[in-house]
Amino acid sequence: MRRKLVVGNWKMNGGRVANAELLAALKEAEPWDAAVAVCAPFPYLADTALSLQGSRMQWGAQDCSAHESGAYTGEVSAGMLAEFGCHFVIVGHSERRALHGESDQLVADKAKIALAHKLTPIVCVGETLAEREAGQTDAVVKRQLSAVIHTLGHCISQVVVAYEPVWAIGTGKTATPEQAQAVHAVLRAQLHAATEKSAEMLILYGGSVKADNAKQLFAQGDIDGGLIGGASLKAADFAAICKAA
Ligand code: G2H
Repeated sequence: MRRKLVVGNWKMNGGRVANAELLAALKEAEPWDAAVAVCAPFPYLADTALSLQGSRMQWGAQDCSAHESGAYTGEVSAGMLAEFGCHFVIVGHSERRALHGESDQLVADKAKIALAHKLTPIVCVGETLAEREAGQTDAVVKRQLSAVIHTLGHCISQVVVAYEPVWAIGTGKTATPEQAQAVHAVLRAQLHAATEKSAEMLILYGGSVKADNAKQLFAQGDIDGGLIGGASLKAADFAAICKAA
């Protein structure tokens, strides 16, 4: 039995006061049966760690460099994230792939360096609307995951995978539970071929998860929780999603 995981992805939102209020309200609302984490913007990691003292919630970041250290202006290394107590780091979010040109291999390299620093990478995969309409959904997500499997080898069992259909991100259009489950099953089968631990691995769904659709999504056999954007910014909404998991 896999324990559900719910991760808030704040994206480039928040502020010191708002974050402290949000986390205080979430601390009031816990505990939940599910494991819960928030992925904060880099400058707020220290505050987040402080705010979450005494909480069961974990925290993480939304990206990391594929490099260990050096002349990479503006980048943040996995080692730095580990130093700030991060448990998770999101890699390959579609906003990074689309807006920053991140390739499948770069995403895989980020996952590898994250693991080297004992962070758990949350590897995002997902198709665009055009790809879905062209019947390429399975091929696209398999290609994206395949790069990570080849780069990590047997260590693939240590990552969390997040299926986030690009057409459902921040649009209010959620994949139906059946649509999401179908892709999760494809990903689980691919993981099964790569590691004997596939049944223990978590595959999250992301894309306009809300308090009112979370339960149905999380009830699917291969959906092990969610990566939550907009709805993670309001304590009541996020707490309700955590409760649904
Ligand atoms: C997908 C998700 C969080 P939202 O990007 O990663 O965001 O829930 O706002 O669609």
